[in-house]
Amino acid sequence: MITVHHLNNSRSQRILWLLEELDLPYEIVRYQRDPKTMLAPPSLRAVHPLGKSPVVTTDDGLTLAESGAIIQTLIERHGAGRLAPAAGSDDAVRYRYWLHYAEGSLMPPLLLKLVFDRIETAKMPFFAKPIAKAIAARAKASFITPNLVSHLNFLEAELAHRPWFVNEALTGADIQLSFPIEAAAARGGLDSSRPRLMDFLARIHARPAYQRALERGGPYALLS
Ligand SMILES: N[C@@H](CCC(=O)N[C@@H](CS)C(=O)NCC(=O)O)C(=O)O
Repeated sequence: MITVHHLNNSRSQRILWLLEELDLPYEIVRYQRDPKTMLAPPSLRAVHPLGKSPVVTTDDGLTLAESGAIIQTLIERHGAGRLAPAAGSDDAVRYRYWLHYAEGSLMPPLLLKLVFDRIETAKMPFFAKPIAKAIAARAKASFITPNLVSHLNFLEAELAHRPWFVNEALTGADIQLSFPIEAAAARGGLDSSRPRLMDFLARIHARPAYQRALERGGPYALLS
């Protein structure tokens, strides 16, 4: 049996979606973020030293973190040809690219935006507030927003060529990209001015497997 160590409102939602697409049996161990810090509880460190979600464990002794590695491994082991292109094909190169790009390139500016947005609204002594706000505004204007704009333009342009990021069929790469694209819609400036990305989100959210994963995973704030 596969166990997903699932943190609320987190990247582990996409692993639940993957497992539903593959129609695999799995169980969920739930962890709740600290409402103030938004960090995972220390109990997650007992599963993996970094204490981040997702982590997947299996009856045969595998403990695996990193969503990209989890997606790739589960599809290799259980995909039976589904959700990944044929090895050695041009599509396999695109598949690998997007699996790495999602966390390696797209998530960092989204995370920076989240951190600097929080700095702007954080409680602090009154005299520090204008300084903190000015630093946050400067970081966003000079680095974070231009980077996000360029990523969103890139992603929007890619979907002009094909319905899914690799090609004609949904793959694990789309599942890996779903979290940063949802995060971009929630807080990263993605809106109807980029209709292909919005349509990508509408299409994934309409999938029965996505909806089953939501039912099992519980409330998912990136959709509200
Ligand atoms: N690159 C990792 C990132 C893992 C990660 O940062 N997960 C977040 C949830 S979205 C987390 O566990 N945050 C809680 C914490 O840092 O305490 C992956 O894709 O799995």
